[in-house]
Amino acid sequence: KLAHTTKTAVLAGMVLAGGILTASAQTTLTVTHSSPADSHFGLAAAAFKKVAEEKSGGTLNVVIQRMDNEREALESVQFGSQECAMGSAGPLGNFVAETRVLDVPFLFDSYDHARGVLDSDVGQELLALFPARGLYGVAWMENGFRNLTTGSKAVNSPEDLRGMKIRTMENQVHMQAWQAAGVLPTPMAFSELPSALQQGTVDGQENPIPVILSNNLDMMQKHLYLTRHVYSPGIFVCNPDFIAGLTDEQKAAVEEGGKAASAANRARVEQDESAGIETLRTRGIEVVEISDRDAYREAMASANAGFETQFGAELLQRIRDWK
Ligand code: EAX
Repeated sequence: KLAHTTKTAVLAGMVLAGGILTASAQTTLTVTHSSPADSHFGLAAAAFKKVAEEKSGGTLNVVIQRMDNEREALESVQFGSQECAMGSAGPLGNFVAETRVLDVPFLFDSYDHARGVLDSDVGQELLALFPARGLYGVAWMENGFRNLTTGSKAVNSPEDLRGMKIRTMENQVHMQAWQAAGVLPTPMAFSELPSALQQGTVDGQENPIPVILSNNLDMMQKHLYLTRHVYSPGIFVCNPDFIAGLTDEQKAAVEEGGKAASAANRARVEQDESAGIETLRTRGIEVVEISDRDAYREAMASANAGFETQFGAELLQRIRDWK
């Protein structure tokens, strides 16, 4: 049926079990992730590999590959030419539109709040929508709270953003919020960002500390503003037909591996948030604390009515009220 069945390979080594020589089939599962191996996504993929292979009794062979075009990775998983992918949920709304509610700026107050909501019914209800869109949601992950960085242009207040070209993810909610602030949002895949910054085709970009750190984006920017304007979830998806073709033991192994991946991912985000800002400062970028985050909230506020229409005031309130 799908490409992955051709990847099912008979183990080169024969397994000697109870005196009987048996050949066991191993199923290959390729998972792509964005950012380097030593990052919140790379470590998550490694944790997944370890646990999923172990819990499957060695019948799953997890192959990890880096892929920074996260939209293409989701398309490949949907199409079935790759089994699984993890990374930013930025382009996810183009596949499962309802997940865009999580992209609303200033929706979450803290990591605890965002994680609590993703781990709650809200997160589960959203994951349940994936199969109808050709994706299987293994687990929510996390990218982190996003911060604005700029090149030569300084931003002393949100007023200064007017007319600036800021790269955003391919995410309508983010684009609408930036537009409300007077920015000219320039959406592009993450894979295109470094050259856009180097060539100055955009004035700046926004990303969480773990992404800025592990991809050395500070080397291409002068100012880092700790705006934390929006929480950026991560997502771990697989092809639904691939999952359906697994044994029960393998399915459970993927679930267990997904939990291990989320835990490793969150732990690294925490580490980067606590130590990474100082590291970035030492490496030379100007780090600016934002005393008045409300000014940014206000600057984006005219987009809120549209978000209420899109997602419903009730769901937005349910998320805001999470305890
Ligand atoms: O997954 O596209 C982005 O800015 C993402 O935050 C990045 O790829 C990390």
